[in-house]
Amino acid sequence: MYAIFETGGKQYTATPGDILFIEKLDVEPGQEITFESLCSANTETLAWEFPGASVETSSDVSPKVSYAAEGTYTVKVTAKNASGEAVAEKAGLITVSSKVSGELALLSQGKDTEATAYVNENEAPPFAVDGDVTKKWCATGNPPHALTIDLGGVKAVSEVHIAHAEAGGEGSSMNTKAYTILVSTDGEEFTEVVKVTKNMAGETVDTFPVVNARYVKLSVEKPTQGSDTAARIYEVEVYGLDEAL
Ligand SMILES: [Ca+2]
Repeated sequence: MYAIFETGGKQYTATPGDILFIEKLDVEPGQEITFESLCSANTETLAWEFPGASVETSSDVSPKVSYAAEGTYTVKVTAKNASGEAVAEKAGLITVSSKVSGELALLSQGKDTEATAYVNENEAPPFAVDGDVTKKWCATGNPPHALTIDLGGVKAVSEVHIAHAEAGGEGSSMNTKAYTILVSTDGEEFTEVVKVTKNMAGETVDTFPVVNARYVKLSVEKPTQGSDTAARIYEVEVYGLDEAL
């Protein structure tokens, strides 16, 4: 028995005692959000809770809700059948702010970078944020390999796109398998916001509850699908608001 829900193409999976949330959305007041239930086929009933929303409870497969007032909101879904129930709940999943309008801003392109290692000047850290998916930051040696981007000021960030080896024309076996994304306001103390352990894709999009940060660090723990320890990161894009929340 498990419960999954989805917003904006990302899935949230929950098994009892193991709750994982992949996506957080930033929206403006009144903006509609659609949730999709992907609960297992043997689910008999579905109960959504959206405290503070236009629709606070629903048993629909894909309820649509909006929030009139600014704030952060919790979302919960419970899937039940004869064998039991599974609950997926996340406090602060949705942030509603009038500062959000339309698309999130790309905050990282051309910003200062540093890395724990890089191969040479042609594969240096700035190539991870140069906007050119044919040029990469490459680091060899023992992982983890970390790349830190200084956004130049504290911003509200909530989404990171990464172009791995395949996106730059290399083999998919060179795609990053395991990585974490961490954020910091001072460049000293970092908080993990994303942890991926089994990626195979050439391009990844990770979203997380909105957080104020100046520094965004990508730590590549398992650089490829196999034993090759070189990180090949063609681009990192950090999205959010061009100001703190
Ligand atoms: Ca690049």
